[in-house]
Amino acid sequence: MLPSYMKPVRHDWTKQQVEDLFEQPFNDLMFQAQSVHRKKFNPNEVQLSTLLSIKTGACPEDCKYCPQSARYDTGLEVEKLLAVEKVIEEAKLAKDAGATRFCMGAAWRSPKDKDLPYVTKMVQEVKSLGLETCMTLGMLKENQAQALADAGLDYYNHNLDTSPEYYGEVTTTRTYSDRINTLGNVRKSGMKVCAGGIVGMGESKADRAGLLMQLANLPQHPESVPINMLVKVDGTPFEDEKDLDPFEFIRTIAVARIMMPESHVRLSAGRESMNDELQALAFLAGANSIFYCDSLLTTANPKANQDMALLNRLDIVPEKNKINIDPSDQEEILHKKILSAKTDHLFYNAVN
Ligand code: SAM
Ligand code: DTB
Ligand code: SF4
Repeated sequence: MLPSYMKPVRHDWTKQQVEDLFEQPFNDLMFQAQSVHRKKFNPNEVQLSTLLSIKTGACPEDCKYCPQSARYDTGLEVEKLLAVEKVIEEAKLAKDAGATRFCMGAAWRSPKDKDLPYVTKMVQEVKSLGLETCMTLGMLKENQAQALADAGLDYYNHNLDTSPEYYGEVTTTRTYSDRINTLGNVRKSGMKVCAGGIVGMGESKADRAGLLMQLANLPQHPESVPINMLVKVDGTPFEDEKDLDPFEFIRTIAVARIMMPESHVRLSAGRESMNDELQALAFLAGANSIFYCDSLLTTANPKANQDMALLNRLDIVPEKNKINIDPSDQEEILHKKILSAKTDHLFYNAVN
């Protein structure tokens, strides 16, 4: 009989099976994850997404990890919905830097119907640059998901964040089933689903298993699965949370890879505090997507040239765009990026 990790895409995981995956010796887990990864993906490619906050702070929700909740004093500068022109400008920069997907995030509980014409315009304009588009705007009703899909939005991000059992410790202003409902509305609209969670919030190993079980037992796996390491922001209730053992983080990525073998698993927030060696282990565990931008929504991310240098040291190349971009255009951008990353380390910065 085939071992579970060699079986095709499954949606019937039990908690015990997921916990058993986590409990294996680390090297066995890594070997399985890398074996699964190689069946569906080029192991030396990573997808690059650039993230932009299109509306920052003053969010009415109480997610305890989030610097953008109006309930916590995090010293954040609040910003209204960005003008479409500003978004296009940022998207062009992202494309020139070699990103293939542009993700736009808003600190909303859910969008108001009056916001939709603005965000759908953003989708159309960014898409016309030849970038894949993704948005994360909070909960969506069926008609809102359909309007975004009709505008051409490729992906919608909405995270489950943690297990159903731990969820009440994290957010009280929306329920786990609200989140599942939004994912259902996104799926029904025909958009691709981006859904994952956060680790390092004081949850147990069983909770990490519970989160992955929920994601993998959805009727269809999310095409993109962001695994965020909590970014501890002063002023949020989780500011003093104990550090998670980095190997537990890697195990979470590896188990996600095994359970969702056809999905992109994104090594998401938290890279700013990870060294190159840990990120390399995450890629070995099957992560094949990153946020490629100097900042996430409100917190720092490694600089683009630092990322290019890391990918270059690991002989990893950026994954090509799957949609309407002129291939010669994209090859030229990436070639230039890789060349400059190759030479960067030969010079020391005489200014510092
Ligand atoms: N407001 C929308 C929502 O919550 O659905 C969209 C934006 S929200 C910031 C997107 C996701 O970012 C959250 O669901 C959470 O998983 C992640 N996130 C937010 N703050 C984080 C932090 N401090 N560390 C890690 N991930 C975080
Ligand atoms: C996701 O899973 N992670 C991103 C994205 N989806 C929108 C957000 C990370 C936010 C980290 C904290 C901040 O920068 O505010
Ligand atoms: Fe608001 Fe999203 Fe932050 Fe929750 S995660 S407080 S919904 S911006």
